[in-house]
Amino acid sequence: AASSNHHADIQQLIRQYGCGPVPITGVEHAFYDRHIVFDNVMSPNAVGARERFEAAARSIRDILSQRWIATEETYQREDAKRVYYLSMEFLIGRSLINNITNLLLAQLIPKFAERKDLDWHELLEEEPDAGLGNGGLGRLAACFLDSMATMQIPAMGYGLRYEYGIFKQIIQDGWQKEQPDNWLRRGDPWEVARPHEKVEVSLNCSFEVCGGSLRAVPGKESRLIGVPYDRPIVGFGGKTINTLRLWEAAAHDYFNFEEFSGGDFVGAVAETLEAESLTRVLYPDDSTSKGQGLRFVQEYFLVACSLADLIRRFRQSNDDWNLLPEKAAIQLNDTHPTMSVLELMRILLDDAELSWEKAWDLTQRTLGYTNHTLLPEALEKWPVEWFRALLPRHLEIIYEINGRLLIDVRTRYPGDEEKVQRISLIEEGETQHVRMANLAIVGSHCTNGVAAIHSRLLRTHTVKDLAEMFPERFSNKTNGVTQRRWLQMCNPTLSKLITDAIGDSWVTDLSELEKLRPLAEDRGMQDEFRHAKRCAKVAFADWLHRTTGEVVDPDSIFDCQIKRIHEYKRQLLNALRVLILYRRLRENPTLEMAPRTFFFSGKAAPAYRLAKVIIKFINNLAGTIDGDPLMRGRMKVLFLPDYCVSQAERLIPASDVSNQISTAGFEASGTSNMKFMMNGALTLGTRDGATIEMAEAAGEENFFLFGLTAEQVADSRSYYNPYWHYEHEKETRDALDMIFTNQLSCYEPGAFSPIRDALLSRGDYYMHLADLGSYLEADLLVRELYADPHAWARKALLNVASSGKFSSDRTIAEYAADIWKVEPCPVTFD
Ligand code: T68
Repeated sequence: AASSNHHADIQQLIRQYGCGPVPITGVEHAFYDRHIVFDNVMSPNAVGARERFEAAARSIRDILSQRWIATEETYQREDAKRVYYLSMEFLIGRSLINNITNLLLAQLIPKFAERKDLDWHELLEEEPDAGLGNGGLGRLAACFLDSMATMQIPAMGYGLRYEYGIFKQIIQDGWQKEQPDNWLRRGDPWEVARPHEKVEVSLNCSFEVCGGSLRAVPGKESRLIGVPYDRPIVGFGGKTINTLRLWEAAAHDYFNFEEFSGGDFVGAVAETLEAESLTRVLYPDDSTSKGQGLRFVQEYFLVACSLADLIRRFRQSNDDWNLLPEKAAIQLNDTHPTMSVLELMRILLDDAELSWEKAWDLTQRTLGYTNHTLLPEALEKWPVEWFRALLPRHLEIIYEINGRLLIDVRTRYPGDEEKVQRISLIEEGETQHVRMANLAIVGSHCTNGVAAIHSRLLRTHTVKDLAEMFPERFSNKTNGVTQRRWLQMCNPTLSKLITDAIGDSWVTDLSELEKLRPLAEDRGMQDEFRHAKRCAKVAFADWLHRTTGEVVDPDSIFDCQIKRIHEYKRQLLNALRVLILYRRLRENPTLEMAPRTFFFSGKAAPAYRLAKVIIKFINNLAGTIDGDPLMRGRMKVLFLPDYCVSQAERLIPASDVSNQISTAGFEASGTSNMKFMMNGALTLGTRDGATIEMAEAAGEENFFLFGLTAEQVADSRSYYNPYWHYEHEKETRDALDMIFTNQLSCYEPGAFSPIRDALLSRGDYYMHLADLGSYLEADLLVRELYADPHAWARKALLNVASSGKFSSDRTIAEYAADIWKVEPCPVTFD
């Protein structure tokens, strides 16, 4: 009886999804027990937590399967315009609890777990993060998929099915060590392989992979196979289930029969091995483009597979190529999939046999490009020679595009050969390179930045000439994050408080949070907020203690900086602040200072030496403070290893202070800043990226902004001298001397000399010392406010109330209206 009751519950919820009666008939056999027994051929009491996780995931997949089919059938029947989001990265994290939340099944879980005598939390912890991305760019792609499915937009994500995601970080003697993340080792219960929808990719020459790098073997054309693996993207309410299609590389044939029959068995199988190594691993660099051959082929592989697939789908319902821009909007997530411009041109010219003018018009109108960085070292440039060796037809197309472009430039700006040089798709030099950002701008109808300041700097500095030539192509789309994962799912106590106060419509319309604004003045509400924050802090402290043995005090201020480690993000500036606060306390032990815990977390690119030294420095600082008995109960520093999506989900709800302290002008947007804001942390930050717009929305009086503006950074660069600060600011000098005299590295003297080089000898490019003083002043204001718990809670609530703009639903609505021209297409049944 209990089981049929449960069954009825599920049926009823599924009916509530709307769209009339939903014929989801898989439910009756969607049960967990069946998967436990029949997938494993084991008795239910013999299986472990991993099998229980798999059975739960498969049961949820059963529940959504027919909706997933119906979604695709609806799009086909309606012949709806679709968005194709092409990205080398999708930083998905875990899916089980997210899918349960979005299917509105969360309330059933406690009952279910009780009946099955399950430790639900243990089961959830069995799911590895799908870490198919480096940081913000990959996580943004995942938030966008969630929003598009929730908003019933016909959309598909295209990416690569890396066998190894972003490396696991462990800390040894304070240093980062990388370990492979073999996330697929035990299989993945969400994905569906679709070998019958495989596509073929040709390269002009064969290649070998030796020691992780690529060597072209000319004279032999090679053909690769892309096998798609689909993952369900559940929209909130379960009405729409979109697809994320990830490509795995395989050899053209599992055996080269010629070589096989000739007796070269090993040679025949080796070809398979090389093709498969193409999608073996995600490149772990988030802000440099080092020009690795394997990466070049990965990018082309993503483009070739995805375009072949979407063109096939387009041709199934259209014989008029002119309709392509009306049926498909392809968005390029940074320049990584920019070869789409060339590949689409090749298809339209060579396969469809259209004229150049026609093909070019259709290509431009179909593609859109999002830029995510202004850092010159991150702008992709591929050697012309690689195109010549692997993709000669594509190189011809580049030359033709460039020839026409430069004629246009010379007509509009006669005599300005320097401008011609700057705009050209080809960068001259010892070797020629193709500028992928220029190609993306020229070959698409829309180029957007990811926050107002970033879009402005992009237009006025980074690609100034192109923006002057094509001003109508440029726009801004300020980033957002999905409140389903980053508030509702990860912070149940605060979510409940909000819903009790204003109802639950914020889950799909975050601007509803505005209704909290008047309540921020209410003392009772302030107390409830403080209670919710404390619950999250206790939950985090419990988790930390359970998994690492570390003890943190939930009554201390939780002060966080969690993001990739990079000089421009200035974790060093934060560490200098901590060091100075520590030295003040040590010199004056009676100083009044609220107990504080400083959390750092983030990965360094494996080849980024200085970033790794910064991690070591934070760890040694943590060790020194921990070893000082005077600091006990007053101050603690923790570097949490292996930052990832699920760690962020635990830490962000528990945070009081969010550090967003990049050198102004360098962080394109930032997205964790938004997650902290909606979870009621106060921001201590610079006027950079989307932080500027966040402070605008909340009112600057509710933010702790400090430091140089982007303009001041640029204007003072020519005369900025870090030694001035060293010589004139005693606290700065004393802190730096402590580092330089190995007081924080007595076991590895000299370990921190790269820090000295960066901050002094090399001129402090990121202007740490320029902002240190104002950072400390802002920090004092933070501590003063914290001493008044109600004033603090009021500001935190005002921040939550003002965070509505930073939902990825708003961002996607803007992309849909301004760039893609797509409409929602609700799922219906025949
Ligand atoms: C980030 N970029 C921006 N890049 O740094 C951040 N790059 O300000 C912004 O909020 C976010 O994008 C979303 O727009 C990245 O995360 C990468 O990860 C990356 C990966 C490979 C190559 C270059």
